[in-house]
Amino acid sequence: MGQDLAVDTAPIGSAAAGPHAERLSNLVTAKRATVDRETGLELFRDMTLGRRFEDKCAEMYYRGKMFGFVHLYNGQEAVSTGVIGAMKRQHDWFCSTYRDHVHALSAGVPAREVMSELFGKETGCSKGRGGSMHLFSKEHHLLGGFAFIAEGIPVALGSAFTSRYKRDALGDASSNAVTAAFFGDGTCNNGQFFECMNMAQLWKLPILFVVENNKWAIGMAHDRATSDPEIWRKAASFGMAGEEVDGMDVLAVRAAAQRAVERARAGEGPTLLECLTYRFRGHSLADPDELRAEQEKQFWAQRDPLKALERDLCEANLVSSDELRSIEKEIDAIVQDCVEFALSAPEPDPTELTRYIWAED
Ligand SMILES: Cc1ncc(C[n+]2csc(CCOP(=O)(O)OP(=O)(O)O)c2C)c(N)n1
Ligand SMILES: [Mg+2]
Repeated sequence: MGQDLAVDTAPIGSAAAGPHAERLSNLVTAKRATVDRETGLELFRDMTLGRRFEDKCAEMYYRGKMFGFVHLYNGQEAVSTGVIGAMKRQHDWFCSTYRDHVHALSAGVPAREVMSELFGKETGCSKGRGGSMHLFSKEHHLLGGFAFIAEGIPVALGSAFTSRYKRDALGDASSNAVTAAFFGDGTCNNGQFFECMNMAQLWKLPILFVVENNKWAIGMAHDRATSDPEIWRKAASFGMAGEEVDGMDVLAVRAAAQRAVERARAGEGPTLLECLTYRFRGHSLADPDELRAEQEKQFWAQRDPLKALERDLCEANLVSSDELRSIEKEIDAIVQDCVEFALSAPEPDPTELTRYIWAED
């Protein structure tokens, strides 16, 4: 125990399941992150909370307890944990999409507040007015989940501009917060993506554009919709740093995020980080998920980021499987607690329907 983990990215071998998988097997990734035991456990805990919290959401939805659109993140946890875990919580800023529950949890929003929001309760992080796609927490620097694709990117850009403006124009030398904007592959064909990339690089803003390339935009395959499917290469047209990374490998994502955050804090500007990942469920819980090939799903299931981290930590003798099983039990108790809390929490008062539309003093 206690030995540090430093492994170079191993070749993946199989190039099954299409060009996206071939890219994964040809990645020229720099060194993966080195983690000590405590950090390794923290990463495992964060990813397990994301996974189990969302499995519970699916259960609640199918039992008719949760309503509206619910987009789960199963399979993509290494991106949220890898990026947010490499940043400073309650100091740096995070901006999400409608697939936002796990980003909120990684940012430190308490599970009770996230689950309550999904039930539309007053105790939710958006006071029950937002629901699944509109999680928000000023305290935890979560700038929001956004239902329209690419809607969050300019908001994140504004947040990064604020950090820079406070430091350079207002003379606050301590203002060094970095903003991470998360969004999908399909979103990279939206104009706001290009406009924001341009401004971010022009002004050298401290921002990470984190693309969660899960191959699909609802039922549209990425390769069918995009002229150059290698999104990270688009950074070059703006003179920006760009990197592609195995998004199923939390240590690889962490290392890439650390490099990008370092550049951003040093005033060297933004990074476009393309994480190759996959969602294990349909687009939303209302999607029967009939379009994606079984072979493709199986290929990615074998690359489950939680199992990969467990393998890494156990092989490096940092933890034992038994310890990880007991962490899972702890997390299950947290998830059960937050469901009970959310179910018994009060609904918003109908007379306060319009409250929180405007900021209060
Ligand atoms: C401006 C806008 N146009 C269309 C939609 C409908 N829509 C919802 S999700 C989605 C696909 C987004 O795919 P991607 O960016 O890859 O994210 P993922 O769902 O894979 O995480 C679209 C087109 C929308 N929400 N907003
Ligand atoms: Mg996608």
